[in-house]
Amino acid sequence: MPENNRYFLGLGSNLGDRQQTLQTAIEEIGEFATVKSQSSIYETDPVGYKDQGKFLNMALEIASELTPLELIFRTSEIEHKLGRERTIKNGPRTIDIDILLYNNRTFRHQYLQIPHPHLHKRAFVLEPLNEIAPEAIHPEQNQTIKQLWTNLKSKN
Ligand code: PH2
Ligand code: MG
Ligand code: MG
Repeated sequence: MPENNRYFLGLGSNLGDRQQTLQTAIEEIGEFATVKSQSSIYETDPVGYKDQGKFLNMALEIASELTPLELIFRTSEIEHKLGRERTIKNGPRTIDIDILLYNNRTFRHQYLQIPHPHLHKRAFVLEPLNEIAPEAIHPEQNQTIKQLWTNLKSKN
């Protein structure tokens, strides 16, 4: 598969068979991208809207020829296929697939912003990402993932 773009994705699930859903999502992503590495799975307390079950979160590194907008279209299709319904903002979901980082670049569009706007504030994203990409640079914060994660941990 052509691999000119490198992306990091964040996956989260807190409804249904969470482990199986993550596994299926990874298989579906493998239909259009090469999965280069995957973090461990972390069980995390819900952030934002608190009245919901714990999440399983993880991070993936993928290589793909898809552009950011093509990729978000494909990952939204997977979310839809795996039964995601959008009701409450930040509420329970079978699967959420977020694009975290893209080729050390920023991407700004009405429907998509990379780096993910909340990336540097969320432990459930930074901890798995730090496991597979500690040296990756956040192109807006101008810090490595490891620096951001160390910084966030020291504040909690
Ligand atoms: N996703 C959210 C809101 N809150 N909390 C945890 N622990 N994990 C998530 O993936 C998550 C969340 C919005 O996307
Ligand atoms: Mg999200
Ligand atoms: Mg999302």
